[in-house]
This record gives sequence, structure tokens and C-alpha cells, in this order.
Amino acid sequence: MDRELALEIVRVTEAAALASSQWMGRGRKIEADDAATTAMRSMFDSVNMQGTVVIGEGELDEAPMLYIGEELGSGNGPEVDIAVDPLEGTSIVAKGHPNAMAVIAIADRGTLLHAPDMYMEKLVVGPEAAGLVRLDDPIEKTIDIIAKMNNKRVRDVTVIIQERERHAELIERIRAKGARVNLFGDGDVGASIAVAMPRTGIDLFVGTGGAPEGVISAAAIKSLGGDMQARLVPMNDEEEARCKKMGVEDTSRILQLNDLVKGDDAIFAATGVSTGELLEGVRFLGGDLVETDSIVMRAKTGTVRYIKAHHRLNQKPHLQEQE
Ligand code: VTB
Ligand code: MG
Ligand code: MG
Repeated sequence: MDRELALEIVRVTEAAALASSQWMGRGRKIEADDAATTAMRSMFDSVNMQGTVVIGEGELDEAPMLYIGEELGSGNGPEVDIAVDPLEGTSIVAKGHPNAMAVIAIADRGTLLHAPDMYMEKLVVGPEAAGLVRLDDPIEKTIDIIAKMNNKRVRDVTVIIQERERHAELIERIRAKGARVNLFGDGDVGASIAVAMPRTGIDLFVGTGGAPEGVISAAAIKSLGGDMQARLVPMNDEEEARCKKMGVEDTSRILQLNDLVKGDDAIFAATGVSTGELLEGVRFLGGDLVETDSIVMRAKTGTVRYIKAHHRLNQKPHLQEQE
């Protein structure tokens, strides 16, 4: 993949973030998601690549755009797999809460796991503990390893976990062990990547969230030198069958970072919609001036770029129409 693609992709996440931010705090998650999806889709046309959506908004019959299998890009340039979540955190935006973002991962054709939209168990650590933790280890053991590798007392280890009933026992055990729990409402992608970023103070991500979000996060975690293990969680025969159809024969298998994203030719890009661990949200600065914060990373070089942009809403007529 050309390295220019990294910068091109940021324009796509910016467009999605700008569009969905118009819906911040309005209690309308479907509209927020639609706005992000439409903006992302139209910006993709101008990117020089031959892309295929492998993780998107659904199957052809359930999603009008960014559906799995859709071809994107100008039709020239590298052949790539594309994984998108135009608005990671539709409920977040509806409620006006923190941690929503527009995200994309792209990678060499055939290198991203084709994960159906279902649950996935995940464990993410930063570079210090990479290669040393296992999804099936008891959480207490994992915390001990992380305390040692991150040079912290157990009482200072922070585990980020989604606030859900399904995690109640896990949360209890982490607290009983003496570590801290940082509960987030929505947005696995930002929460899991924060673990692998320097200076966030978050040491471990555990829990069950979306499988698509897992694959997208994996591209960033690989770029940051962190580690991730995962396992699909099919809830019924139908979900089990969807895994098979997408090429995952043994769903009980632990997926390593290299199973989620093969090789190192992967790019991750995100633009904040609302402020979170990773990025600031879209800021309306007065007049027609709007500021966005984005991050883009390449696994091949490990370079992480922060891109702040000022946009003129008056020169983006499609954003005006949603008023
Ligand atoms: C997960 C998580 C996402 O929604 O998919 C979650 O990965 C859904 O969990 O980041 P519930 O079914 O418990 O609501 C997000 O938080 C946002 O899309
Ligand atoms: Mg989505
Ligand atoms: Mg999502």
C-alpha cells in the first residue's frame, strides 16, 4: 500500500465525524449513523485504491451502502481490504456522551479477518506485556503479569471494561484483586486502543464487545506494538453458520493479533466525534469554523500521526442540509 493512503483515509474519517457530529445530543442514533455512513461512502470514491469492504454496515440485503463485499475507491491503486465503523458509538452521539469516533482500518487484500457482526471476547495489553498474556488465563494472573511488566503496584493497575451486566463477575474479581476498574458506556475501539497508547494510564482491556470493532482495533494495536487476543462468541446456530460462511471454521479458537490482521501492511485512521481517551471530539469554534482531531497509524512503520484540521462549514453544503 502507498503510504499516501494513510493521509487520504483521514479525509474519509473526518467527513464521517463532521457529518455525524451534527447529530450530537439530539437523541437520534439512526440519523447520526446514517449521516456518518453517507459521508464516509461518498468520500471513499476519491481515494486511489481498489478496496473491498470486509467489515461494514451489514450484508448487501440489509445495508444500502458500505455493505460487506462492496467495492470502494477510484478503481486504481492497491488492492485492499477495508473495515469501517462510520460511527463507533451511535448511542454515544444520541446521548451526547464521550468517546464516539469514525474509524477505518485498511490492509492488504486478504489480510483482515472477516468477522460477522456478533460478539467477541477480547483482551488487549500495551507493548510492555505483549506476548505474555493469554485470553484464558484467570484475570488475577493477568493483572499480576501486567503489574510486573508495567512496573506498577497491583493497586495502581487500571483495567478498562464496558459497563454491562455480562461483565459483572469480571468486574468483581478485578476489584477483589485490588486493581482499579475504569467503566465505559460504549465504544470498544477507543477504549481498547487507549491501552496500547503511551501515557493514558490504562493497562488492560478485557470483556466482550463487537467482533467488527475487534478487528478494526487490532490494526491500531498492531501499529502501536501492543497485543490482543480474541474469540468469537456465536450465540446461536445462525451466528455459528455465519462464522463458517465467512471462513472461520473453528469458532472456539483463540484468535491472535496476527489472525485478526495478518502481516504488517495495515493502516488505522480515526476522527473523534465526541472527546474520549484517544481523541478530542468535533468542536464548533463559532462562525462556520469547525475543528477535528484525527489519528492515523501504519503498522509497517509504527508511525502515529495526530492531525488537527479546521473546516469551513459554509464550503460543505451537504452538511448544511441536515439542519
Ligand atoms: C459493542 C462494542 C461497541 O457497542 O459492540 C457495544 O464493541 C454493544 O454492546 O464499541 P451491547 O450489545 O452490550 O450494547 C459499542 O459499545 C458501540 O458500537
Ligand atoms: Mg456502526
Ligand atoms: Mg460500533
